[in-house]
Amino acid sequence: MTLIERTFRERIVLVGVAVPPVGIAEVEASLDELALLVDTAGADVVSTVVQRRDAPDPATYVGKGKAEELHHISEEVDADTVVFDDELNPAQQRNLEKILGRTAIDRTDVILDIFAQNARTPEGRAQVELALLRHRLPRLRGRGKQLSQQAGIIGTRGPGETQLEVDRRRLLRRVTHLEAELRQLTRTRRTQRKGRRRSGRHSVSLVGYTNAGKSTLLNALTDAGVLVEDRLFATLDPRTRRLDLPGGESVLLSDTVGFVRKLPHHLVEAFRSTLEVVAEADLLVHVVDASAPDPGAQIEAVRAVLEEIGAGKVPELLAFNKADLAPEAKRLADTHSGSVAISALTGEGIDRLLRAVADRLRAGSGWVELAIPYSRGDVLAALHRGGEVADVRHEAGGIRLRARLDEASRGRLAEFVAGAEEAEAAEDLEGVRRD
Ligand SMILES: Nc1nc2c(ncn2[C@@H]2O[C@H](COP(=O)(O)OP(=O)(O)OP(=O)(O)O)[C@@H](O)[C@H]2O)c(=O)[nH]1
Ligand SMILES: [Mg+2]
Repeated sequence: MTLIERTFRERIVLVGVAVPPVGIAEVEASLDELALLVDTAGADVVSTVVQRRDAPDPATYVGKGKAEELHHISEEVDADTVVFDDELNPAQQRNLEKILGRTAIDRTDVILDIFAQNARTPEGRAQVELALLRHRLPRLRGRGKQLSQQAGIIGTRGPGETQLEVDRRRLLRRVTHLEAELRQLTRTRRTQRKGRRRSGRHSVSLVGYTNAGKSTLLNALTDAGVLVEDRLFATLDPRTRRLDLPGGESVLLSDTVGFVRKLPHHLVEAFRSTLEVVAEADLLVHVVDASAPDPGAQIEAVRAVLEEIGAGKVPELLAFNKADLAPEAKRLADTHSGSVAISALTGEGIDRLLRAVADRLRAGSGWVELAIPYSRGDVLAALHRGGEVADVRHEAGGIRLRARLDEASRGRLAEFVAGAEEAEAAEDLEGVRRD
């Protein structure tokens, strides 16, 4: 980034449209969040406009008259860019820029811009660049040189040599190149995950709205030393650490990118490999910022993204965070059964959270008899790490034992399963020596 870019703060007008059944209050809440996103991207909101319409205008989104009014407002407040809260199609964007005489972008551009600024690793950069290119390619045609040379920065910068004037064909080649690079990285990631799965450990993923406190919690629970910032989308690259649970089991805990309302589809696509760890987890700890204006809406937004990435069926444990700041956390925990109130900052409620995680992982598990050849010390070690093992007998062909396994582990160890036990028998075994 050049010095000029760093000292220049773009002046922004925000525009939201209430199309029934969406009401004005909802649009205003969404605009508050958009203002936060714009601020995170490094620009200043100088004016906000809300309009009510029966349907978006196909040519200009807000309607021609309103667009002209927006032009006047933008001149008055000396705005560089107008940001729309909903996704504009390429034609709407072009038409609006003609009327407004300045860059017109949408929420997606702002989020992509923040991701572009926060990407650190080669994988993160490649994912963001791919999302940017896929989003911008259909919008390149017909954008005059004049406009692209205007002061606006958000929605036009990105990692690498992404410039609007650059030949479309070169950009398409770049897309193909990035896709190949990401496929390779995905393979590597999958191999690593397979290795981890063979260790027999459960995997637990921290998910939640951006800025909910996922990274703070990962740091509090392990010695991850992950970056924590009062900033949206501080984390783009997933981290995995070992976590010892009460009861002796140790699991793999991952932190990943935060979600937000209307998370751009191109980003979800580009981050698919990063998000696979979430879809494959045995349990999700859904971290909720209890001090947020509307925690319920954030929970819904997170669940919508989980659905989109194929993680909608993974069991979820709600953790209402920032209890030190928000008395609301305890009330929310009381009204959501099975959830806990915590403060990742002060450590309050963390013990309870860990016990809940251990309980949830054990839930649905049952006792299974296994026969393991002596050559498979790795399986034996994994079973011991996994928790409860009983009745170990050394026989001629190998080791026979009983272990409490959940469904996923039972599937993984199917070749060693000698016979399932009755649930009552399991009760008798509680407290039996562990090896
Ligand atoms: N008061 C209070 N602040 C917290 C707590 N947990 C996290 N925070 C603050 O919330 C902000 C966001 O924390 P992060 O851990 O970066 O949040 P995140 O969910 O990882 O956010 P992204 O990676 O940006 O999606 C930071 O300023 C933290 O210090 C808490 O329990 N209490
Ligand atoms: Mg984070």
